[in-house]
Amino acid sequence: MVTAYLSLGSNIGDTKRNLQEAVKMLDASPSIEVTKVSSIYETDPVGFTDQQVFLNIVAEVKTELSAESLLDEAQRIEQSLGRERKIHWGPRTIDLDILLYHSDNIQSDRLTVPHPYMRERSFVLVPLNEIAAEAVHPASEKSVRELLNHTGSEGVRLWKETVHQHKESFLAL
Ligand code: PH2
Ligand code: MG
Ligand code: MG
Repeated sequence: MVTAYLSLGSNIGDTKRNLQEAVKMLDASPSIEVTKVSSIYETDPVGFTDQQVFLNIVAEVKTELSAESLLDEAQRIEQSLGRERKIHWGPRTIDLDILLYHSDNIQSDRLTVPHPYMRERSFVLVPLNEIAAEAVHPASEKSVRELLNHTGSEGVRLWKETVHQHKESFLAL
């Protein structure tokens, strides 16, 4: 059983519902248990900036799946929530990215873990820091707190002032 962290983002449709549905589907997967969910953050788009603001969260999961199988499951959930890939870094109903998988460094055709951009993305580091400040980024050996102190939290705001951390209170929002 390993601990992994996933970033979830949505900026099309009922964005809060998309995040909730994705967390429910992850948790319903037989080999995945969602153990923490961050508060919801409203975040300015990064990369391709001419698009709606995002809602972003980070979820902690415990899983018996390999990283590749966890990716399969994440992609299955993206598909079933109607994800279409059009513009690179463009608008999406739901995006699920693996940030950290145990303390592994993974380099394959399909997967790079730790997520290659997580160190520069406040929309990832702010919610990750909320639930896993002491987690270590294995490539740099820095804690999430240290990475966030370096990157800062510009463009990332608590959504409607909601604070939670338990999946039950997140799903009830
Ligand atoms: N995802 C991207 C590109 N840009 N910006 C924000 N604020 N949130 C995201 O989840 C996001 C993004 C590519 O996956
Ligand atoms: Mg992404
Ligand atoms: Mg993705």
